Amino acid sequence: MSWGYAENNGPDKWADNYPIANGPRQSPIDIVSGASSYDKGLKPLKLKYDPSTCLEILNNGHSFQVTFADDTDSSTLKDGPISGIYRLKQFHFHWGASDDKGSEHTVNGTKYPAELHLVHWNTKYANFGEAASKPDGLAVVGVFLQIGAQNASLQKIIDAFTAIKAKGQQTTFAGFDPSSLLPGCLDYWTYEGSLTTPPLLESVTWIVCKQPISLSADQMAKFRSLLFSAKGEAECCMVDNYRPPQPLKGRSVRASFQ
Ligand code: BO1
Ligand code: ZN
Repeated sequence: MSWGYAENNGPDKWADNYPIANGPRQSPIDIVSGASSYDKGLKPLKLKYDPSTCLEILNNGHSFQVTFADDTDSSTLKDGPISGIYRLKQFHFHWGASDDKGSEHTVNGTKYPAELHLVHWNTKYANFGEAASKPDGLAVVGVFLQIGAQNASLQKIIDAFTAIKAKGQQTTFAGFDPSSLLPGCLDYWTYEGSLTTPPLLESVTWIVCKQPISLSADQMAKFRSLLFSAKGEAECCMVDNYRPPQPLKGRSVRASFQ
């Protein structure tokens, strides 16, 4: 059986096929703000995204992702806690069945209704696949979503949902600017972690923004109308596609802000 988020194949079962699930640097974590240390050496994030690199939107049966052309340094992440140039590969979200759960990272135990992940790979390696197995291979920027004002940028994504309702469906998604999803303040926490889904590789420098972005309750409801299931299968709403916080195991969490 392949992995998922149900009782029989969810996060508690992942270690059966992916023993690194119990490894030393797993993600997500609960970010305890009082236990994080301000590091004045942490640089501001430098995100440079070119909307012309945006290619398509895909329901992969675990989430939906927006994919980018990553054959040149057109959409990149630099500075912050990382060295060198990381290229944007895709972004995706995790969310709950209701507003009281859904984020992967939590802050002092608080869960947000959803979390955005912007996934980048280190160009010192040949491609995403090579980078994904290296300790400094990936950098993921996490952004919390909260219920509030309607989000015009997210609406462009939601408008594509009719074409990607079921697992395996994809459609072109051109000209989208991922920087339109970022919060106004780029203060962040950072720590050394992993992919939050199988293969759970311990290759991610996590950069979690302190400031959430907002979307309306109606917009959040539309995320929950996507399906885990493929066309022709019993319909199963895509909700609760998050892994809960994992043990810190002595790692330090640094803050870019005081
Ligand atoms: S996450 O940001 O930690 N939730 C995360 C989890 C898994 C992946 C990426 C980010 N998986 C990888 C797949 C690759 C795929 C790549 C890019 O995403 O393992 O097969 O090429 O879409
Ligand atoms: Zn993710």
